[in-house]
Amino acid sequence: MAGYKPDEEYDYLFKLVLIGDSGVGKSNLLSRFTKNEFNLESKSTIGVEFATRSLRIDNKVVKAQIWDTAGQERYRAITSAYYRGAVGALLVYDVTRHATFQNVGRWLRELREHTDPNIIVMLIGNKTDLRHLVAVSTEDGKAFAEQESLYFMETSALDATNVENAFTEVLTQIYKIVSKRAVEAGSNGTASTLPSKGETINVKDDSSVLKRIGCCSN
Ligand SMILES: Nc1nc2c(ncn2[C@@H]2O[C@H](COP(=O)(O)OP(=O)(O)OP(=O)(O)O)[C@@H](O)[C@H]2O)c(=O)[nH]1
Ligand SMILES: [Mg+2]
Repeated sequence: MAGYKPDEEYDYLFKLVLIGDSGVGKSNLLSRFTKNEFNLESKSTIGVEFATRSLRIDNKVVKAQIWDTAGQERYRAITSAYYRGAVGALLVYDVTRHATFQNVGRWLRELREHTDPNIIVMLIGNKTDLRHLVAVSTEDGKAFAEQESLYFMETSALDATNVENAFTEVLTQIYKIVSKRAVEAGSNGTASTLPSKGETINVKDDSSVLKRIGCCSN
């Protein structure tokens, strides 16, 4: 079949991390996105798990490798290894539990301490299906995201609302940065800096990419 690529073949590999308090739905967002599965009785994640899914953006195959760990301190794996090489993050809170929203600032600080300042971060208010229990308004979520220059979306892993959109948006924004890099490299004659096929793009190790395209301060 024309254009068919087996699963192992991809043009870009992007590492994403899921962070946020225990029970906000990180693992279910991941299983919804990668397997279209949801589990009402899922157990707290122990250690680190990851899952992958490839999608097509701009006629390129982008493979997302998404890491998931426990929100609860005592189950958490070594932090620096978890964040290493991440080019995107989904910071999740539970719209029915205000405390999980109050902790978002803490998660953001930890993320900033361990990753390049230019990585793509999306704030996610999950469990919007529980309409009668909402304790964090959309406006509050949006306002915090704007203040911290984060993307923002409300999702439900249960009914699948916006799950696809959230991951796709993060991956597309990363792709835009990386593909712009490729175009620039081509136009100024330094094509040798083009990412090779299947190369893992690591914003942290090459923040010059982001600086070169003039998107970011410092
Ligand atoms: N109603 C509803 N329940 C959800 C949703 N997402 C997750 N849950 C439930 O919330 C509970 C916790 O979900 P998990 O995905 O395990 O949460 P987690 O963030 O991975 O938790 P840790 O691994 O402990 O950090 C489970 O009972 C899920 O079924 C959602 O969108 N709507
Ligand atoms: Mg989990």
